[in-house]
Amino acid sequence: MITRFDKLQTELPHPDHPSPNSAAAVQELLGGKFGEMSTFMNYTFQSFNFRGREKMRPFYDLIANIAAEEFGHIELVTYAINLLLSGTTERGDDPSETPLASAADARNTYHFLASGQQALPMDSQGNFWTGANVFSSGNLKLDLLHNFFLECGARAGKIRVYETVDDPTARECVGFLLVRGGVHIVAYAKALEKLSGVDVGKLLPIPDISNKRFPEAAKHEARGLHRILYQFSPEDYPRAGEIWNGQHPEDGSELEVEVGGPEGATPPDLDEEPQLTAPVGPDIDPEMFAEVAGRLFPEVAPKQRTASKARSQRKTASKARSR
Ligand code: MN3
Repeated sequence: MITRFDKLQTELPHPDHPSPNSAAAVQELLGGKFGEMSTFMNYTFQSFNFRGREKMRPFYDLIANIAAEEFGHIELVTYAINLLLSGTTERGDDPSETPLASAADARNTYHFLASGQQALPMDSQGNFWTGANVFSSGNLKLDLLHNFFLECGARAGKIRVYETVDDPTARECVGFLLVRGGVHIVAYAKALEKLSGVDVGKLLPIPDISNKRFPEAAKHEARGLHRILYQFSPEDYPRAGEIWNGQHPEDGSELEVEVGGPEGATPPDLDEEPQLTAPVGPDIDPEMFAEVAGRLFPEVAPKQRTASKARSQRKTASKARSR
């Protein structure tokens, strides 16, 4: 079972220059072969499928905790894409003004034609994510070796998206994920070392560039985020610390398990895009909307009516001002 918090794992700034093509590039980190959907589903299936759990408990706990963290990474990248897409077409109520004209030149027209300027489970080329990206062989050494490779591939993708997009929204997202993905690389390296005795940490970093070269990652490392493995449950999955201990292979800092997730931040409230009727069309009368809401939720009905009245009054006032 899983529980859920209405929080993003880190705070994302609003974009300096929203851009559908930047959003398309960031899609690679969501639904690409090495994206967050892949890490999430690989570790989720491997943990659900785990045989001989009691005998190998620390490995099971490690994979399960990382799987839980990856859910929030999907959420974080999705918000980055949504923020980069917000306001990239002409906002308005009149379809005859071709408000989506700019979408014709976007790399990924699905962002406009198949969604309300929103993230989709696809890569940067518009290929939908597929379960073929999941590897779950049942052999622990092979699965851990795969996970180590998957995280290194993911790191290459993050670095390249960082080098492609300079918007602070994308870079904050990538910087945070570089640090957390770095933890997962080291975690799988440590797990392989426990199983085999081979010093896998000597291979790091892959690709051969330190996280400290990326200011948006370096600031998180400065406060030690690269040393922390989260135990995403108050009581369960406690034995990951039997693998996540000792020194970080790159800077020698002390590794630590922390119970709970990152502090997190309130997810940004994404602006409406009325030309896409997202979330509702321009023809909806606020009074009528309140009536419907009142029928659904009678206990809050009077409050909603007042709120909608105030809103429609504000609307009339602002229309009068603009005239
Ligand atoms: Mn991740």
